[in-house]
Amino acid sequence: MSENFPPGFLWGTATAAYQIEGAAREDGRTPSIWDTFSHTPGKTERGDTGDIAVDHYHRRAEDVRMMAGLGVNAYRFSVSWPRVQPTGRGPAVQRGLDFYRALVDDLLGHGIEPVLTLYHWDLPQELEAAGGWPERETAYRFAEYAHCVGEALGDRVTRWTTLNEPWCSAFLGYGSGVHAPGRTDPVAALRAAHHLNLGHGLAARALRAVLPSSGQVAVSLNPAAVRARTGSAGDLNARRRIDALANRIFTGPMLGGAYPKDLFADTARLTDWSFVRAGDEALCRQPLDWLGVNYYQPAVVSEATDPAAERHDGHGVSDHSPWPGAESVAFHRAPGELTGMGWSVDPSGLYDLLTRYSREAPGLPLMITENGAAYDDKPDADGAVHDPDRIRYLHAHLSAVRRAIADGADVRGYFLWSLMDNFEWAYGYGKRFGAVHVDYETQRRTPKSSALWYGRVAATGELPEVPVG
Ligand code: PNW
Repeated sequence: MSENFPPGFLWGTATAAYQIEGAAREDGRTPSIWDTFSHTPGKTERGDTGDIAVDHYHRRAEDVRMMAGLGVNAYRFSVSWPRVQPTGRGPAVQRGLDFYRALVDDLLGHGIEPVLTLYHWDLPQELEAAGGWPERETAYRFAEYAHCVGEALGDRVTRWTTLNEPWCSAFLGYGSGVHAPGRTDPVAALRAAHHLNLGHGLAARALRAVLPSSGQVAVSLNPAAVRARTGSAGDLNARRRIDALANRIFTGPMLGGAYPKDLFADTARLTDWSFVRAGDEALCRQPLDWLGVNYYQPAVVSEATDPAAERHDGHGVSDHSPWPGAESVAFHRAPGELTGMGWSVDPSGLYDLLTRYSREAPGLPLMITENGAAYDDKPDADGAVHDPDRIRYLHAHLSAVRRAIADGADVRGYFLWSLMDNFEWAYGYGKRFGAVHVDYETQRRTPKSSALWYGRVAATGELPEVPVG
């Protein structure tokens, strides 16, 4: 029996500016922290950069036509901050905004709902030079940028999100250093987390002030579906610590207006959190229209008996932990087969997160703003790209979404990561997450069999019983 998804469900794909646009030096754009990082030797695989990426900046119209051809009804993209405000400050550059205005008009012209992300990791380098997210000033700059973009596109974009995955920005960017700007300072990472929360609150408020009343404001988090390896007190405590550092550090202030007290206690050796000023936590909590959930794999943790134990957390290789104060926690491989990232395929983590947030934040609709997998996709002799593993991954995760909906979760949409193969951050072009294959020599786009499969699901709103393309 195949049941339908709710009417009005958004079926989309997702991308991010630095991963697809290229045109790094055009129309007044200045370097972001990802330009600086990717041009620093040793930071990305093969020294790959987003200078050209998949040339979306010049292929915008063709890419939108391709999306329309697939049958999806929504598209999540991000705006490049340094295209709009090259110094991270001051009035917006019209040429930068024009690109996004044209993109949105192309989407609307094809009946595709735009979902705009203001920040998907490309901080203007000038703001990093002034201290970046560990500095409070960056939160105010982000709100000013949100105001500029809101004013320019608020007449045609209904759905807005402030940040994408602030956990990655704070802890991979300033903690383990595997993401830009590549700093490895646990206190800077905690300060960054707070200023991202504050930036979210200030930006959400700035958006409300400029958007029409139909405007929707949200945020996309990458909550960890954390499991304890055993039921021992030590393992359960490890789960609590990681839940605090991955999840409640953001949902606490954003949804509840307060940091969890156990987070302060766990990190007391590192900081007294005096950078959190009176009134900040209340500011972080702004009314939201929905919560974006990005999900790839669960996390399995235990109390570390050997602190030097190999890490299986999928967060890249670094001598520095992305978990400040939680050196006593070990990460283990979750059961299940692995994707091309070495991430385990386990849709029950997605079910758990959706039902958790529908319990803990009743009345707040949910949107899966990212879910997908990388595989080593190659065209066969006739040029077609067959990716049965991805079809099985998507089928299994969409089944979990449907099960969560049946159990009461108010899920409004699903966005496959990613529309097309692109610059996978520190892994460069070696990891292909796309539903559409990109030949990086010719920039030729070829929908994989998963794109055709997903397009059918999107067009009918029905999940077939078996995952075959
Ligand atoms: C997300 N981790 O990144 C991002 O939002 C995308 O831009 C990215 O391409 C996609 O997922 C696939 O990686 C993540 O280490 C990067 O847990 C790293 C982690 C999680 C998400």
